Amino acid sequence: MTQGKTRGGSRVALLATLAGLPGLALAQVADPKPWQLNMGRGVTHTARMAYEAHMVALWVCVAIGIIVFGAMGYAMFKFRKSKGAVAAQFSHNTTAELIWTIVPVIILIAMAWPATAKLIAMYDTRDSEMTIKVTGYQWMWKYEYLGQGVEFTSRLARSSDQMRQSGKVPDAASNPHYLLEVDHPLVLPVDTKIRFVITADDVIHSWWVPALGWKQDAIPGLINEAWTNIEVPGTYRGQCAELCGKDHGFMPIVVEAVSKADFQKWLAARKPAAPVPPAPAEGSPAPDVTPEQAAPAGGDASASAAPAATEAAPAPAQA
Ligand SMILES: [Cu+2]
Repeated sequence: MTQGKTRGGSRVALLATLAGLPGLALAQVADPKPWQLNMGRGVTHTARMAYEAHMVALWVCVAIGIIVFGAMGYAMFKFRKSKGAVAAQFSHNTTAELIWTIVPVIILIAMAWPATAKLIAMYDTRDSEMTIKVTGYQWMWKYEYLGQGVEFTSRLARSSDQMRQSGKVPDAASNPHYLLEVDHPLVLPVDTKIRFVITADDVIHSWWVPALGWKQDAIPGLINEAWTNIEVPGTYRGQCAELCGKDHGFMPIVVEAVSKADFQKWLAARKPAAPVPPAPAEGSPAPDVTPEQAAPAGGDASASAAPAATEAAPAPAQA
């Protein structure tokens, strides 16, 4: 094997394709399922790269396991004492030691080379068509469509909240998305390279949707990057993947991937239509409401929610 010298990518890709075939029946396309055996294939190029690297590593391990345990079993059976085998008395063999050092090194390089190329590609956010800013809070997410003037918070759906506060035990039949449903999902277009900038406002969170194939820490004071390009429309669910306090398990993520046309329609409906007129001092919405409740007319969901209660609300940022 001269993997280090040659451009082994295509060969490894072929290997990956072959390796993935027996896993087809096990692999899930999108969200993880109970008792799922294998890693999910996901719905993005990134997810597929991770899946392929995983399958290559899995089958390399299987082959090594078969060879090692096969050789052990064969030696134990063939050269057993009852057949009169006499143990060899040598204690050192330079050739054997060279082989069992060099062969694993070659195997590791052959696996690390394409895996490194994939990792680099996963962090290459250039040529993105749009950017979403994700901010983690205890215990919800805020999404901002940068340059579009659209932003909202996304928190656990009331149905899940009511269920967990009722003391009842939810079952999968009546509550299939218990703790995995939000009030406002993140709507994204398919076939679009979307860059994410991810941060947090209080403690460390982590934004993770398995079907997209990556997770990224949301750290106060830092901005992490990631990107995705969803290939299949659908609803994909995830969760905060960093222990972030008592309600860590209650800040799910829902991504709704829709066609580009549907996304543009959705975005247009969410965009602030005109500058918000000065808010009346009385009868204003309470500060602790969702953007929807603050702006029921479907207009500006972003700028008016919190500050509108007291003074004239500032005009929304012209993007
Ligand atoms: Cu969190």
